[in-house]
Amino acid sequence: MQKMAFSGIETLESGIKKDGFFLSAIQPDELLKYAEQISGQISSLKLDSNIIRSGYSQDISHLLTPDFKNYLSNLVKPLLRLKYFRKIMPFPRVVSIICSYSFFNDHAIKNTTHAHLWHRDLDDFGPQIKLFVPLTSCSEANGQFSALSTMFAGWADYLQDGQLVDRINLSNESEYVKSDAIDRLTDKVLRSNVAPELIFDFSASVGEILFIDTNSTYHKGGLVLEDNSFRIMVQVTIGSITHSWYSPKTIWGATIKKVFWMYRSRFGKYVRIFKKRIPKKLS
Ligand SMILES: O=C(O)CCC(=O)C(=O)O
Ligand SMILES: [Fe+2]
Repeated sequence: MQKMAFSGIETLESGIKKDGFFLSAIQPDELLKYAEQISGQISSLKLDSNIIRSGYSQDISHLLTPDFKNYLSNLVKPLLRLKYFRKIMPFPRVVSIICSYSFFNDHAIKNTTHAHLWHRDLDDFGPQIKLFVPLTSCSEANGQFSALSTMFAGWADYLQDGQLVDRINLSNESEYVKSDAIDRLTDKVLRSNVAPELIFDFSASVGEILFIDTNSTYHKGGLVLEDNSFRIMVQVTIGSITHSWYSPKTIWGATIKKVFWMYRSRFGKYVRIFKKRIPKKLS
């Protein structure tokens, strides 16, 4: 097997099984070189605050050069052969490589919504592993990603924010914002119910990499709190053949995806657990 560039990789499985996430690191030199290339182009970007206000970061994936994508693919390739990944994701593959830019927006801070609230992704019928690869150092000021250990809530659990549900029910917010009440939680409510050691705040320097199964693990996207601060983050997603972002390039591939999709959506172990979840309100 190709040598892994990631530190502590031998404890990745136990880490993800225990917490839903795992912190690793790579030698940062090459990453810093690519980071510099991308940072140099930030000032010429046309910024769209509406994206930040809608709870997300701006997609700047067009700044990823073929060289950089190649570097990332080669970095991640050996992971696809890990027994553990093959067990939790049938035919694991890289389903996307994106780069995002987060910047300050006062409205987004005062009206947190979508990925800026605690949530889980629903991109597949089972786990997916996202690698968060910062290209700037990250702190609370410039967009800190946070994760909640699955020791507090995992696949079988479904958390709701009682205060958010009440507030949204009484408001005349848009349907977009109202949908937050179904399964998203504010930072205040979540942190006031969870022991601090079960929350991981990804304050990081370039070279540190967070692995996280965002389908089972609650997390909160980076919200930039300080004016003139920003965060650049690459996200590599490893998903199964049934992943919603995976589009096979051949008819044969599409057929296999369909068969697995039917099987997983009806009989998959994780779907069975998912259907049995009962909402638990935190307040
Ligand atoms: O941009 C971020 O910090 C994370 C957004 C998020 O929730 C996700 O990628 O699943
Ligand atoms: Fe997410």
